[in-house]
Amino acid sequence: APPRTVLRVAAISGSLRRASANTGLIRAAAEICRESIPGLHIDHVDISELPLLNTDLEVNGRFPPAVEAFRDKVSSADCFLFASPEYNYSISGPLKNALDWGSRPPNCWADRAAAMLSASGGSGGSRSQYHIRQVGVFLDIHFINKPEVFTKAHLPPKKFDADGDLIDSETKEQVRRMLLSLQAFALRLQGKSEQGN
Ligand code: FMN
Repeated sequence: APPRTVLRVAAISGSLRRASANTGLIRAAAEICRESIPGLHIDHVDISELPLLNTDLEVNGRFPPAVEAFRDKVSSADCFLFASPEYNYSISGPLKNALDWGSRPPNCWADRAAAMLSASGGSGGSRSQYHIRQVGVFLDIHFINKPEVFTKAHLPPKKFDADGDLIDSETKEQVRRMLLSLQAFALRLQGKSEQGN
């Protein structure tokens, strides 16, 4: 029987590149959910139209239209999935910008479960993931601890095609296990079980 609770996941890529491997990880996660995790529905939330954070753009408690639209999508999600490259040992600038816009009062991120993935260079993105976790402490985002998924995007075997689509079955299986962990933790945080009660 299909689950009674379908959790909506707002998925955010920290890379704006057309052929981004991280955006490819989100597409792969969405496909995995459609095929085998009916209790999770992934919506890719595009952050490329957000202006750079400037609180002068907040007028009478209103944000610029692109920011309002982004904040609405974040607020209405049940949980979050971040897929982001590591830039210079830390969080990508576009992702930090999005986290900051969502944090402006009232904080849109609070009290939701989250998981993260990274496709990056030599480290697989581990340093950036720990920085994202640190930011999440202040935003009251509750990250699953495990499994962690660090994808070394440029090392063999080839994991992404020229469009950034994930073609590596081992990585797909890691993503699937991470999504199941996110689902279980998000339901726990909402006081529900997988049976929907
Ligand atoms: N990869 C790392 O593993 N560690 C780094 O510190 C790191 N710094 C980077 C800094 C910049 C400005 C750029 C453009 C790339 C850097 N990389 C680093 C490599 C990217 O993380 C890697 O190319 C990744 O695949 C890009 O993600 P995307 O395909 O989603 O755009």
